[in-house]
Amino acid sequence: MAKLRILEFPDPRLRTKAARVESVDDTLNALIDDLFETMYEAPGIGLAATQVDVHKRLLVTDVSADKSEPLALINPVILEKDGVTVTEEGCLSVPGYYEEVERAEHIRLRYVDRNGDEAEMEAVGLLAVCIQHEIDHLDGKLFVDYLSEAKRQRIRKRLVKDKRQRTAEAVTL
Ligand code: GNR
Ligand code: NI
Repeated sequence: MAKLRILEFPDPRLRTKAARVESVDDTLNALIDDLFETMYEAPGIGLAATQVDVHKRLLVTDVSADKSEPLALINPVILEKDGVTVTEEGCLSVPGYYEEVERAEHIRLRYVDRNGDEAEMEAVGLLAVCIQHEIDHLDGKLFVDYLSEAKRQRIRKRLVKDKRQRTAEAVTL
């Protein structure tokens, strides 16, 4: 198991559209374990492969308080969306920023599980929001894309500045 490095906005690699997974094998399952470890360690309630620079249609979530609801979704496709909910979202790739985003309240989706079997499920509330946020990552989209251009630029500038500062400190130390 290994904790992986998470890319941060505005890294252009976060804009990559992920490719469908063709086979669910041991290598893919090892990656799923690493995604869970990275997500729990962060900590976060979801993580898309895109965020660790692996451009495959794969995501993990666990919205429980005690790591009891791990869910790995391969090639997820939303079949139906219902209702509207507004959530204060954050993202491990946009550290330190939380903004309200409007999404479907209820979704039905098809996916492949980590055994390679096709499945369907329904999700509501925070799990539904999280899955939509993760599928956006697989399409190269970030929650900041739903904000105004001015807000997005402000966040981008601060994160670039923070990163420059971290790099400078690393050189000085
Ligand atoms: O940890 C996370 N919390 C969160 C809160 C509200 C809506 C979405 C999320 S997902 C986020 C982890 C992350 O960045 N996943 O891509
Ligand atoms: Ni995210």
